[in-house]
Amino acid sequence: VTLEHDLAAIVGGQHVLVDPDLRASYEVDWSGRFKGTARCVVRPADTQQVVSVLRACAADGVPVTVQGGNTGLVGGGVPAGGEVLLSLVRLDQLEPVDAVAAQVSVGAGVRLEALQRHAKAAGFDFGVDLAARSAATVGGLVATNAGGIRVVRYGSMRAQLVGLEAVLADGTVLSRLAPPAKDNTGYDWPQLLCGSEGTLAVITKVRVRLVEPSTERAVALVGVADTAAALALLAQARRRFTTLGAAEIFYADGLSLVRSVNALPAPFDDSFAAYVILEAFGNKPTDEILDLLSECDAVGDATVASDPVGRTRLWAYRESHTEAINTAGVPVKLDVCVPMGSLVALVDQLPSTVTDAAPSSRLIVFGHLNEGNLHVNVLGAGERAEAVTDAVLKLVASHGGSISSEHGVGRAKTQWLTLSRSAEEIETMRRLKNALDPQNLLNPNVLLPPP
Ligand code: 2HG
Ligand code: ZN
Repeated sequence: VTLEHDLAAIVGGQHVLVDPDLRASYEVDWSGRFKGTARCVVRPADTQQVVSVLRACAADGVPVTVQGGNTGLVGGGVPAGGEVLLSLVRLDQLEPVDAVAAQVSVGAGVRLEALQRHAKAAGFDFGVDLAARSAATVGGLVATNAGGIRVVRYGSMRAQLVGLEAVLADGTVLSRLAPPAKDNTGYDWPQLLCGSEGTLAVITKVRVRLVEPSTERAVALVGVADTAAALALLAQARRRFTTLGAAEIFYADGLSLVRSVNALPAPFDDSFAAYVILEAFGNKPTDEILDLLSECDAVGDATVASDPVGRTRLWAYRESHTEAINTAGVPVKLDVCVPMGSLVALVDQLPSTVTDAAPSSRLIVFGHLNEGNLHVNVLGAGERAEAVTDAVLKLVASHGGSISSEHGVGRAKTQWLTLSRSAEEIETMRRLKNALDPQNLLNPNVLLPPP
């Protein structure tokens, strides 16, 4: 009896995909850069089926790649070759919102947008938002400790996490979905799984906190002279606004790419080297934005929107970056973060660093200004992809930054993990991995570099 036969008995034959055509969309990441062949794709419907699938794989010693919405950008959810691809998208139950606790439990396969809608229908909102909201799953957001555009206000996924249900590689179910509000009784393993990229356990259910919806919000798109001016604007916005809801940056070459791919109009008559999106929540947000714009010297030109359609129109200049870049080619994506005091220097050093490593490449930079988190995208690097990665990540490390601030390590960055983490830290991570997954079955090529 083959493993595929066992898996079909567990989840039903139609949910074990062996045919290459049916497997294809699961075997390549969103950017097209990371590919691999899975032995088969298996799509369980509930936790008990996940348990049985993991037991069957463990019995045969077959490794498992865990996948949510497949929107990750570091190859963490894509097989290297020969793994069973475990897709969690059918775990899509939405439980009723607990309005008193302001929490909700949902299946790992629930899409971010569905969670947001569910929270709004109950008079709440969810604290994480990002451009891939229609496809990204809640389980994947926890596994990668996703960030996005609301970190400035609500923190990353870790800050929303209340509890988890997860299955270890040997089929053991851990459940800690609704712990009491105060409870110091040992290791906080749900927080340990957050950001572990599917290497320690398979997340099957997630309990998150919900936030009060901001009834009024306003968005400004501001043209500025450079990164230093963007930071001056940010500093004043933090002081001025009752609640800063978002602070994002992009640059002239990103804007022109986005405009040409999406046929968007120029936001201003003049062009600027850098553009900032600020969002204010809460107390007369339009007035707060207008006050800021009139008093801040860093403002070159600005446009403000407070209605939903206008806000979406301004956000499109920022949120279309990833798709527009992909339309132009398969990018090398680096997701880095430096201390705020180094951000200007990093932005100044990036063009020559990238050109030296890959002479005819094209650099597009954008990101989350408040955290100093830049998405460094390089198009046309070709065979120089590794050289570009090495040069940029070493530059970032020289500033004391992180080589991956919100996308995770995946398969893409394992060889550079030592730039951000000490040998002792990596060895400790290995010991944890060994303790929970001694056969090294879960996402074996992800996060940790080969010993
Ligand atoms: C974003 O902030 C995402 O839009 C994607 O993290 C970044 O495409 C990228 O490099
Ligand atoms: Zn981002």
